Amino acid sequence: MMRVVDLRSDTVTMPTPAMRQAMFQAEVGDDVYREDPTVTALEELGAATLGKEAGLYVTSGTMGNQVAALAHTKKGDEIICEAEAHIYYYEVAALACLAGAQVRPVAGDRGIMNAAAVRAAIRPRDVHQPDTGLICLENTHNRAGGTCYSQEGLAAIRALADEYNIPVHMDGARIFNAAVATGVAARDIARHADSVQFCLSKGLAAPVGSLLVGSRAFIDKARRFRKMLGGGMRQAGFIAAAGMVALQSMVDRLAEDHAHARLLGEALADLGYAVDLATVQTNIVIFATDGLKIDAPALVARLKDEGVKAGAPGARRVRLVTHFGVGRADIDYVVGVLAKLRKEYQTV
Ligand code: TLP
Repeated sequence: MMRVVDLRSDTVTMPTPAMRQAMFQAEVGDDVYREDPTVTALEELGAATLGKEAGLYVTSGTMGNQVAALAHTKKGDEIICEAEAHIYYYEVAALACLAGAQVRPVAGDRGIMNAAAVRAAIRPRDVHQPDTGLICLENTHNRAGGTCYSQEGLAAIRALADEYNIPVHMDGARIFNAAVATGVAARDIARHADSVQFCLSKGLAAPVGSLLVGSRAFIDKARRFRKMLGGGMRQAGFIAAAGMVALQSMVDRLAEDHAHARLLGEALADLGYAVDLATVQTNIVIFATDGLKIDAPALVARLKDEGVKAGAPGARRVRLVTHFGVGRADIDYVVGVLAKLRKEYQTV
């Protein structure tokens, strides 16, 4: 049987035996009545881990981000985010459709916005212009290849937000990858944001769900929007139980995924692939198909024939994501396949 290595995303991770056990045994109740002790425990653990007052269990990262936007802004506000941010790029124009906000994209350096660029995008109070209602940061930045904000960069944006009294939301789908990579505790990263959304179902390997954390007043508001969007779940403790295991036992091992990504990135660079190693800070490797007689979707199809599943986030960009369940031997296999394909498709 051919080996299959699925590097399309860390969302493909499967629950661990400990998660399955916890799900089987979970104590549950109707969470819309706030009677599910496991959901409540997960929300409290998530909030405490990120140093916030309260948490809200949501179905997905997308729901967490959108509920946050709804709770922070009013119709007609403008939301500043990075030009390739997930909330802008991959959430089906929900900011426009749900919050009724418009986006002000700001180009970052490898996905990381600096305070000066954010300052330039803040609207003056003017009868013609929208209010800047929210600054949204993505950490790690997905389309930039898993890059992390520095504490200094975050502090500068926080100071700016305070100066203008604008809330900051962090799309921290992979905030624990940022914490492990930078050696800064997740709560210290989260300190710079009023609200943070983080995913349990990516590198942490839970089957479903994200947490939105922030002040109690903010979470009370967000809970109503979650209900409006149909995200009020009933005996959700069954899935929250896996989320508890994810938060308690799956964070530190992310370092292994980062080491694998680094190994893969360096091997690809050695083979001559166009990879910007400065972006390979966590568990994502993106390379361009420069110098190849094949575009990214075709290369992804070719890789699939060889048992390697990858993504194409652009016509000339291929994405590989390392995660739980992918071992060193898998990485060596992927490098072998890419070495072979490089010979087949290189132009010189
Ligand atoms: N990202 C997915 C796809 O949607 C692209 C992936 O495979 O990487 N914020 C960030 C930064 C994300 O990367 C994602 C998911 C989300 C939010 C949304 O999370 P879900 O998929 O749970 O709605």
